[in-house]
Amino acid sequence: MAYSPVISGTGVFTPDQSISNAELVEAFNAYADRYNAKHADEIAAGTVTAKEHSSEDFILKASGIEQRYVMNKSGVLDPDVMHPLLRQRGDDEPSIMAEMALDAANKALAAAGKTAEDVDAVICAASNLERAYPAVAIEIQELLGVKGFAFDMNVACSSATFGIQAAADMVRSGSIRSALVVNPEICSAHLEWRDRDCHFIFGDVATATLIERAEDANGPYFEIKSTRCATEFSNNIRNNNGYLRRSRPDGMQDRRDMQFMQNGRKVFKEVLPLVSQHIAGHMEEEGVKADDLKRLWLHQANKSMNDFIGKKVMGRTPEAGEQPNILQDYANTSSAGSIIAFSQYSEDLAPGDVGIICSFGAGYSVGSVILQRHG
Ligand code: CO8
Repeated sequence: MAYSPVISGTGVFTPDQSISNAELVEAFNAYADRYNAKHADEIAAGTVTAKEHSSEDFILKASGIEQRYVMNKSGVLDPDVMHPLLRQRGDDEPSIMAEMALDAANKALAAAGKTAEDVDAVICAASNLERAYPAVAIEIQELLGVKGFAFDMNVACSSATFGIQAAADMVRSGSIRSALVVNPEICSAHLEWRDRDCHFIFGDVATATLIERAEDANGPYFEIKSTRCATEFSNNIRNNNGYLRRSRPDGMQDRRDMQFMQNGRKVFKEVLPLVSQHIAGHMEEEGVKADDLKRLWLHQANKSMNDFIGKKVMGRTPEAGEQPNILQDYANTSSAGSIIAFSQYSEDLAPGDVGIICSFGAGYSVGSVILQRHG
């Protein structure tokens, strides 16, 4: 017997610290000035490239981002530090990812009118995990008091949609009754805040989604009509950080490639057709016409990218609210972005309305989820 999987609750954890573009640019420019003064002789000799200033105008125009939330602001804005300062936690304390996810998970359970006893599995799907083992998901399972099982997975920005597909397939087959997919994203820890090309892009957040059988839902829900995931290898978004660092010939050096690296222009150009075709193909397979589509909850990386995809998918410029963006407030929060948009802009849909969550990013990876409102 196959069951119908639904999303019955979502939750968002938003850090209490935020950084405006003005604050970010002021800190970066102070860092750049100090760097250039320190390397004045090498810059004059042509062996070191001077750092250019960042600009608020550029950031807003190129990305649409106005601010971002972070787990630690003081370190990021200190020109002598330029990364978050997160204390080392004891092994018997909740880890930072687990703490962020727990808040979002409890909100998702409350929204669905459920408790940990109703959950059979926890999937922690995120673009970077603070450790290899034990799985962060198992720690979250323990903190929530969920029986059953838990595991981690990482498909970068597409982690949430790939996690939803895994959970929906398990619910559909009957191997579990329900699963929490949690996405704690500490992007600030693997972003290179000393590089003006990318220092404005990311923020921290955690999201959670409860997936269960339609027959078990306590209130209105979104039926997961169908999911579709695709990957295609690319080095255009990459980080080489990890536990192999110690084993490299240059040891523990603070190499640029150990943080987030991307060729933004190439990503923009290559990912746009990939995503537009992916969504169009998924809609065609499921018999969903552009006119049937009431909402597009897209990955939140870049406003013009989303405008382009929205227009391609809908066949016209989307009306205000049809393709909601949250990136102006949150920046790119990797896998969590499309789930924040879904969480904040879905309750007004009427029974029968159809919408699509779509995430895309490093890998490359694309994941789409077709949803229909019930109740
Ligand atoms: N201030 C002023 N000028 C700047 C700045 C700045 N901050 N940054 C760059 N410039 C300059 C450049 O140097 C360049 O100058 P010149 O023309 O003289 O060479 C000029 O401005 C134009 O630069 P770009 O070509 O780079 O500008 P774009 O218009 O392409 O905009 C973007 C840059 C916003 C990055 C854009 O390319 C973009 O959004 N691309 C898509 C990126 C994307 O979607 N990436 C997905 C990544 S997310 C993901 O997959 C998750 C990974 C895991 C999470 C990681 C967490 C850290």
